[in-house]
Amino acid sequence: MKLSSFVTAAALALSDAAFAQTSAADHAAHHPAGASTAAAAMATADGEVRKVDKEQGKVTLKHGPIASLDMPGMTMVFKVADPKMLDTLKQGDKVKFVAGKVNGAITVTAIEVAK
Ligand SMILES: [Cu+2]
Repeated sequence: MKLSSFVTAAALALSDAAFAQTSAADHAAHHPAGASTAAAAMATADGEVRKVDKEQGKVTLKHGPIASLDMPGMTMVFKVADPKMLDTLKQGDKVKFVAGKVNGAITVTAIEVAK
């Protein structure tokens, strides 16, 4: 009896995870323009470029809340996964981006200028 209730709980947890995945994908489907693979897998955040530092591979963003990182809106410096991502950015650009922890550092893994 004990084991079967454990299995049921595990199955419920799994279906919750599947549901969360589905709603994230549905949300991304509402924003098909330029939604990258990374953006589809994680929630995007809105931001504004304050500073681009290509040498250091960093960007300063004034950003809105980032639910996946449990972070309120603020202005902060992010590492970028690939310095090439900074080529299309300039100060004052409104952007949509995805950030996550990569080797312990909060890193922008996808970014695009918002239209
Ligand atoms: Cu922040």
